[in-house]
Amino acid sequence: MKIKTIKTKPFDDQNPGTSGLRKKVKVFQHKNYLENFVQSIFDSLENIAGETLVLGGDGRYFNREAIQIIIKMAVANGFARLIIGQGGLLSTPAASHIIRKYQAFGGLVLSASHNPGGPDEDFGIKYNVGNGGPAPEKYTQAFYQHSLALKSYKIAELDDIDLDTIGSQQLDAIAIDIIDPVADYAELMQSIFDFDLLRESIGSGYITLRFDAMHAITGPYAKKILEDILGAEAGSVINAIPLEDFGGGHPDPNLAHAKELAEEMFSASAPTFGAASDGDGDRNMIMGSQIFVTPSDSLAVMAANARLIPGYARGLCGVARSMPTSQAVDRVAAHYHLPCYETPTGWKFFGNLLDAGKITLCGEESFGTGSDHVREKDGLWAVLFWLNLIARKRQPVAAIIQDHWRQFGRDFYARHDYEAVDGDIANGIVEHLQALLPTLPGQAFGEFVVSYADEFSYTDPVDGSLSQNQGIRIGFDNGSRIIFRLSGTGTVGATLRIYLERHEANSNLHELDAQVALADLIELAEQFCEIKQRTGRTEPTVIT
Ligand code: VG1
Ligand code: CO
Repeated sequence: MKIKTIKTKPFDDQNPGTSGLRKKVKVFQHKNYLENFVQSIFDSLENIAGETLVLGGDGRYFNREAIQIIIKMAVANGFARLIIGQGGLLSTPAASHIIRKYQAFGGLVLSASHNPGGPDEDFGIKYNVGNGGPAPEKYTQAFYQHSLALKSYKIAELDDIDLDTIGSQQLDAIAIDIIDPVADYAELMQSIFDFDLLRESIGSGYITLRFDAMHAITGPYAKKILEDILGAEAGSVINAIPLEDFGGGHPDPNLAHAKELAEEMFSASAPTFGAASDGDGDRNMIMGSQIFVTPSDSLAVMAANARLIPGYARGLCGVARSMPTSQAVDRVAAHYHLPCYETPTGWKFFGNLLDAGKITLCGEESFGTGSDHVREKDGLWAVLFWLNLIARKRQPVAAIIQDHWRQFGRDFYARHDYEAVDGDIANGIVEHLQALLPTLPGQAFGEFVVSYADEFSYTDPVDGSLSQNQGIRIGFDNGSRIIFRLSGTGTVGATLRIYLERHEANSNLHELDAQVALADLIELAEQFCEIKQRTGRTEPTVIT
């Protein structure tokens, strides 16, 4: 087999964000753009010769072409074995599991997650390390540094590989295994949850369910696990066929984008349980009949009830949440005397804590929850966790949540996103807030007295690495918080995220609408960041 070295010039914008490198498909299709980034990753990694690489993506437009290129580059760079999901498909959590199970050196996951897909939309690529988790910052920084100085890449002269037939083939020194993308993952789920109980609860009609795969990667996973293995009625999984453009929608599981599901769950004929997942299968939205569970509450409920799930029956060693996630899980941790960590946004910060056995469960407000079973957030896992809880407690979702609020109080929570804001205006907002911060502590705004105002930085308790500028926080002495962050996953302009939370102990007030309960904080946040004056916008693009 002939290996070619192709001369190239560096691109100056291959700096990975919160979760890998994301750009418009058209950018990735530029001559050498994908090749450069992949070579920069391979050049940054040491001793890949003879190792195994896992490869798969969420099936979006350009997935297959990119996989063929990466196969040829992986061969040329000396990998000894490639494990690829059939059809080039692997959900993010399944890729994490497969890296761990087959002790691969790492994996490349092709996805831009919840960003839309199609020829004019987004593509993405992320590297996961040997523990199955997203590459930590020291890796992503090295990828970027290499990309800035890249002069050539290596590629093998090779016919395209048949991605659709399961089986192994040996090409000179490299073994290429096309595997069932679902089987290993389904087996892992069976080892964590009580599938007999679930089968019985679903079979008897106690649980009826609707899962919206949003035309993305979880379709085949959900069909196999929920319908084939657990016996949910055919059609329980909707939008189950992965499409290259996700049917034209945003595969983002929230009330705004998973509209079809949300409408059904608030209708008179709602099933007992509803859920949705995102483009690459790592996020989840949990709903019950007439109720939406915020991701922050979901994490707290999971932590409080973990012992009811076979895989966590021995209890938790600790929990973690990203900084903007509500403090609901902190209350559970305090009650059960569990260590509780606060990390920057992005799953890569949980990896060390999970590896070191400091935490069992972790989550983010952005519809991400997970545990030490893999090193990614895991959408279907969260769905099965909730189903198992409902079956075990014999309680509907609404009752589980209301009981939880009665015990711990309710953390009203909302995130307001202003998308596609002009980059200079967004930076102006951040600079304005930075200047405001030192003036705030001690000031009273109605019932809200500022107790601290700063920029979040994080020292990893395992390896001591420091991550700075991870979001602007304004905390009040009643525990409420306002947080401002710029998104690190968008591809058009800047997205300003405003996170709002307020704790309410009085259970007579728990049924309030979150936007109403948070109205004072919302107004205060807008006053602080001057979003309306500076952008001319009258309201957020998306509220979750
Ligand atoms: C967003 C979320 C963050 C999540 C990240 C990747 O990042 O806020 O919590 O980890 O997406 O998730 P940002 O920088 O846009 O706020 V996924 O499902 O896109 O891999
Ligand atoms: Co995702």
